[in-house]
Amino acid sequence: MLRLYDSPLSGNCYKIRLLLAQLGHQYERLELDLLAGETRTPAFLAKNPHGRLPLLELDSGVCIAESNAILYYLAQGTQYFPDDPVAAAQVLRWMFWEQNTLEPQLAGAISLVKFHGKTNRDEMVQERQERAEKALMLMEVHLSMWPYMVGDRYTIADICLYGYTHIAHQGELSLASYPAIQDWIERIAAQPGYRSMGAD
Ligand SMILES: N[C@@H](CCC(=O)N[C@@H](CS)C(=O)NCC(=O)O)C(=O)O
Repeated sequence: MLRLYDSPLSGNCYKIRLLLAQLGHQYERLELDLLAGETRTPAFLAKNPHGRLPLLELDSGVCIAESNAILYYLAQGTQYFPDDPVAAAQVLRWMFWEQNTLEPQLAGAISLVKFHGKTNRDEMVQERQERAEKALMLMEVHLSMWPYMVGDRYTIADICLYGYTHIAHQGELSLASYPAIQDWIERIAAQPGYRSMGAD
């Protein structure tokens, strides 16, 4: 059985639980305490030298790190990843963009507020919020033309961007001025097999 090393606190981990739920896969869920450093023990570092969650362990013992690589592994051959090479490249485009542009800023703001007691009066929070807003505006423009990140089809590009976007408020970022993003969030929550971040 697949084994997911997981944390309820992490949007990157939630992406995987959401896709696994939508695929209807059974898996073993092992929760590690991020705040207690459980990802930095020798036993976990032997599985993922980067010391980060999520991590997916296959029956063979092979471990796959990086949330978007895990999404890609699970989604190939399913409705959540296109066969067409151009559409596939567009899905990957948004997944790389999520990791290099949106996630560092948005997850960074959330982490500062939620785990380090900062507020939006803090310069570090403001800096991340401003950069996250620029990224969100790009999504807003895109989603005002398309129902999903890649055309009219719900894919892992949506799942990966949804992970942190739908909890932007936890980083004291309001989505009030992003109506297309709000509609997209509602469309995702209405997908078959959807599970919320807080679901057991
Ligand atoms: N790019 C990685 C980011 C993973 C990441 O930053 N994980 C955080 C939780 S969201 C973590 O495990 N932090 C624990 C640590 O750094 O010790 C991914 O998408 O999987």
